[in-house]
Amino acid sequence: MLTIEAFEHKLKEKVKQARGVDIAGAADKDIYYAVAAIVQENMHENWHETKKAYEDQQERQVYYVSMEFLIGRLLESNLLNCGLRDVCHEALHRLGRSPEDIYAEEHDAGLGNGGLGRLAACFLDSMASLQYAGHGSGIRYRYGLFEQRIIHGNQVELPDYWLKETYPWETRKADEALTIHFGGEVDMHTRADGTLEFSPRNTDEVRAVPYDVPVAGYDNNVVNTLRLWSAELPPEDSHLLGDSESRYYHHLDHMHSIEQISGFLYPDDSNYEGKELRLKQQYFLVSATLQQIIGDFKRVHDLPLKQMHQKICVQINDTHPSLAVPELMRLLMDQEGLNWDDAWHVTRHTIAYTNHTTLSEALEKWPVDMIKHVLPRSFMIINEINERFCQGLWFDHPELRDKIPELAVIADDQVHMARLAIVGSFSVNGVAQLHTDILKKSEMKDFHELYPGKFNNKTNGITHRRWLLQVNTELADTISDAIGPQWIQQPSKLAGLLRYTNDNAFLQKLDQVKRNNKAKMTDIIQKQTGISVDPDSIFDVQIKRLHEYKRQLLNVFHVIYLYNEIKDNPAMDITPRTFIFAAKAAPGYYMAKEIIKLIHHVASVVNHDKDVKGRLKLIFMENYNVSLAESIIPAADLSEQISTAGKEASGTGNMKMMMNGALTVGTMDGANVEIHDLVGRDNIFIFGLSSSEIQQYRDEGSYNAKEIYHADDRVRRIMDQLNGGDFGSQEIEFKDIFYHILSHNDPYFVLKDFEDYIVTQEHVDSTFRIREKWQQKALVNIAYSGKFSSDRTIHEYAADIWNIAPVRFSTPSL
Ligand code: 26V
Repeated sequence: MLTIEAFEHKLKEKVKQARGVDIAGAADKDIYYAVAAIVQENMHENWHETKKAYEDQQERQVYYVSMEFLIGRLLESNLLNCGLRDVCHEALHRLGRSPEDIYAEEHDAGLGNGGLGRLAACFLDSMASLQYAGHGSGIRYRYGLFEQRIIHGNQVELPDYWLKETYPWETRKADEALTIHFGGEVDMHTRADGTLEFSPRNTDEVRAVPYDVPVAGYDNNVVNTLRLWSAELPPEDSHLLGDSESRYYHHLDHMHSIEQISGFLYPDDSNYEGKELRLKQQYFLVSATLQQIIGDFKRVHDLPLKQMHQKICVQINDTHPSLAVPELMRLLMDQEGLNWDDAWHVTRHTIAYTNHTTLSEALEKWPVDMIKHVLPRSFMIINEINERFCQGLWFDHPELRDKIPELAVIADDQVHMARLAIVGSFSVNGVAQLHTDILKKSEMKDFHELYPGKFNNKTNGITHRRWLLQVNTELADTISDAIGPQWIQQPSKLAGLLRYTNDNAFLQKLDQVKRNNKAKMTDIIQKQTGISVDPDSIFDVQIKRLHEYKRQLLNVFHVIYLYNEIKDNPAMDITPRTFIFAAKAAPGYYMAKEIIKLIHHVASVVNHDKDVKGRLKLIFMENYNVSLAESIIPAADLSEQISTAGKEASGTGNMKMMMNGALTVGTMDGANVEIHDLVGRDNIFIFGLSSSEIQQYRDEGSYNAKEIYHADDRVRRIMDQLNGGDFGSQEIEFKDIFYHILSHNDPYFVLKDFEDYIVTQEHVDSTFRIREKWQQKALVNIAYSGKFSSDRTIHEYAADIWNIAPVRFSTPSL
């Protein structure tokens, strides 16, 4: 382990080497690269040893395959996990540099949209920290999720060219590049033994080059790998001259388009669009990953490929990598010579699928013609899977004959990726209990009856190392002072805090920590928005992607309601509140963008109205990303988790804020249900319709939004304000929101849940005034948040799906 002096010495040396300057003359960026190099060096040997240990032990390996890994910044988390954070901070302080400024030099790796991508990043941290042989496989997009700017209240998107400067964590492994084939035709020959041989012809080739990013476990010397694939030109192109003019031009076109495959991350996480480039990205990821897995399996194990599933498990993150099913079949049959039955056995025992949404508009369906054209051999295999599956239904399940069109992998000239993933895997899991129940009881009911043992729940989690230990050091220290540091290794030990429930001194300490975090946030808000907020007000936080189902609109209605109340009665007694929003809208999502515009417009009215006297402030923080979340979450008092019940599969921001001592105001949706069940009804503010009530309204068609509009004066007043009233003017108006709600009968039940939300928020207001009572509830939330560590989640995946145990290392350094 490096001493402070040694660290300081190395740092000076690195800066000198790289920049030729003394540390005093070095820019923060130079120091960032120097610290990163020290950490990288520190991990290097352990990385090598970890790989060697996995190979020597020949245990089962897990590959977490995901189109998204929202890893954010890595310097501080790597320092933390390697046990170097304190040493580094001390060394930097001695040199008169601020660690925060150094960390801020790192560009966020925004290779994900939101919850699904961040979950993958938390899982990597937990797999390494728990010593599981688990690796990530994803795409090295040259452009991450767009950067959001707000101009006159409107979102505009800028490209996120995060690789502009050297990314110090990646290592290019050109010698491990693989070739991926697209398009072309498939030739069929009958072999002497009567079996069929398939060989591709006239395909377009793309080189998949891996870039490896180390994933350090916490205090255990394990370093796993996140492998990100980059699409490049094949080294030499023998086909370029082609045998005809048309092939020649075809190849030129292809050469121009290759690098687009890992060009950018698709930014729409709600609305599936059948874009050919996205299909190519998915196949590129899946084919590269599986080719590598098979290659490694053959190199490491002395076993026939028929037994591959004993050593390999592939967890697919949503259906995005579900082409893994036909691709594994193809590789096993066409390249490795297995017959259909053996290949199918291996495939169905290797792949496991996680579902992350029941929103029908997000379900992936690819047009048959597109798959046929881009991936002709995959299509043949999907077709065969479908034929066999449907025949099985027809003969073995006559009771399901009528349902074949709803179950078939290919229907209406489309390939239904969720069905392919269910049929081709051994495990299908939802991400919170309620979500899994909905899958089993409604969305995937027939499949659940067909394969009863296949469906299971794995409630999401977050890494408590990043989301508490790293981002809220003062709270982490306070906890350790009270109950010892064991919670860091075993987060369920946070429950030990419960014995402080009636300890006033401790509750005051919690209050002080929160106050300090809010003071820091106040400065950040001032700097970024120019608005001053009251650090003693309730910090009421809703930070997540902008979606109608997440109901940011309900939150805005609450702000407008309070504003109206103050205007009617300026002397009213109200606990001051700061409403903090941060959210990116998908670039083509009109309503989401209107809601962002509305938030800004309401802010411009409320924040400047003299009658309000600063009691309400509305803040929208631009460009929500992992780093912004890290500064907002420790400062949150109230966590807004107000989705229409049944729509949010789990949510993970709810867990992060709970762990940082925020109280939740939420519906009985996703993991809120489990938070409620743990902390009890007195320590959470639950409101609104349940998912079954919503379902009933939908089934019966018995909800009438217009009735509420006419009956509830408060609702009508707000709606009319949008429709050309106080919140509309010549230049700006929100009629579309007004008409959208009323003409579609308020599909997300905003008006229906309004009353209960307002009453519940009044309860929040009065509870917040009694500091000790509030902190007591905060403490209960922190104490029970251990369940939501992704360590718990990963242990469950390992035990119930992956069938792997933590790896024990014999090497002395490990
Ligand atoms: C869908 C699509 C479809 C079109 C192309 C781009 C794209 C990108 C992502 C998605 C997936 C949306 C599903 C999703 O993000 N689900 C979220 O998963 C979280 C982790 O399980 C969970 O906490 C959230 O509740 C859930 O909304």
